[in-house]
Amino acid sequence: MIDAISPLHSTQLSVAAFLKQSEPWRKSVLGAFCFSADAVENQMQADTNIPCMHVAMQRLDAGDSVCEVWHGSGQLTQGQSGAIHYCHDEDVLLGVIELPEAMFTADTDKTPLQQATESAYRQIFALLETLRYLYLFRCWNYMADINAHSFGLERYRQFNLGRQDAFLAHGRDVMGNVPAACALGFGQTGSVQGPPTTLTIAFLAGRVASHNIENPRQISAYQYPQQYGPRSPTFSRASLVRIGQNEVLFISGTASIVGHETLHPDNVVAQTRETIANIKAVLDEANRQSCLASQPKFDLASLYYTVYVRRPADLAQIRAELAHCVGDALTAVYLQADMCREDLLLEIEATAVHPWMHMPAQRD
Ligand code: 3EB
Repeated sequence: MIDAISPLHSTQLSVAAFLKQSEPWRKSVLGAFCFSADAVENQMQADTNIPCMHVAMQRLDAGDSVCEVWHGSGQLTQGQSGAIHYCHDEDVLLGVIELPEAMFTADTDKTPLQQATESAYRQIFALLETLRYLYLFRCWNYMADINAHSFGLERYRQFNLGRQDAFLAHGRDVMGNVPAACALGFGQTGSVQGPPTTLTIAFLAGRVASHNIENPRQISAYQYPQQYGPRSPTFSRASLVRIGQNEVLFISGTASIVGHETLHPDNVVAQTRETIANIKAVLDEANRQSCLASQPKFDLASLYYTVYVRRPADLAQIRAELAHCVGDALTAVYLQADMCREDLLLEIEATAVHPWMHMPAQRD
């Protein structure tokens, strides 16, 4: 029997293009992460049964939407567990969970967002334990009004409380062996009259451990000092996973932070440069850990970037600086979003997929 090869990889296209794809193409889709200011993507979930995340963020560079579509291989199995929609192949499970904060009340010592976060991560870990995809290697976290304060604490910090409590409740490490992640905010809907707010989390997990990578220019986020909140954020700077014949590098949301401090609070070009220096440092670490030293290395040109921009007016400058540093091969999508610190003007995440073995598949 030929070993199952799982070429986990992603493609990017508009919602309209996604819906026009043929059945055979859709058969390899594990899930789709869609960003657009309106809600057409609900149609995708209904039409296709594929786990779809929809985040209300405006695309700034082109078109009006983008879907990051993750593909698996072989037989795919879709399912639902509590609020999670998931799909897996032999090696990888992709899940999406959306929890309205209104499901939780503020009558305990935990805020609704904190409870929603803890519940979401508890559901994720329970599913991963049941289906035995024990290694969580990448999480995408989206919440409304990430910088707003309620119950005496910034909402991002409430999120960090709930996230860490869920990790602890499931006996997971909260330092070192933690997933790559991003955490972004959308909208200004926190007022009482605003539309209901929904915590949205997507994740990828697998059956073999990932290598977690830290950035020597930065203090690990899980060791940030107390001034950034009562609980530190539970994520690593990147994770490297070998799946089938591919090695996949997930670089977490990266910003203009050195040590633990924000640099260049008022200078978007300098923040962009500092962020790229951080990504470069993470790449250097990844190349030292990559399984085959002789293989082509990860470099800035081989990454697919998602760039979160706080102020749409900064787009041109950020884009020019990134193009300058990365070169003609730059592949990036730009979204309007809020970062988890008020003084951060952008955050960049990136992914690369490398074949790690150029030989034909091994046989049993
Ligand atoms: C930082 O380096 C910027 O809380 O999951 C980046 C990536 C950031 C992930 C998270 C937060 C998270 O601290 C913010």
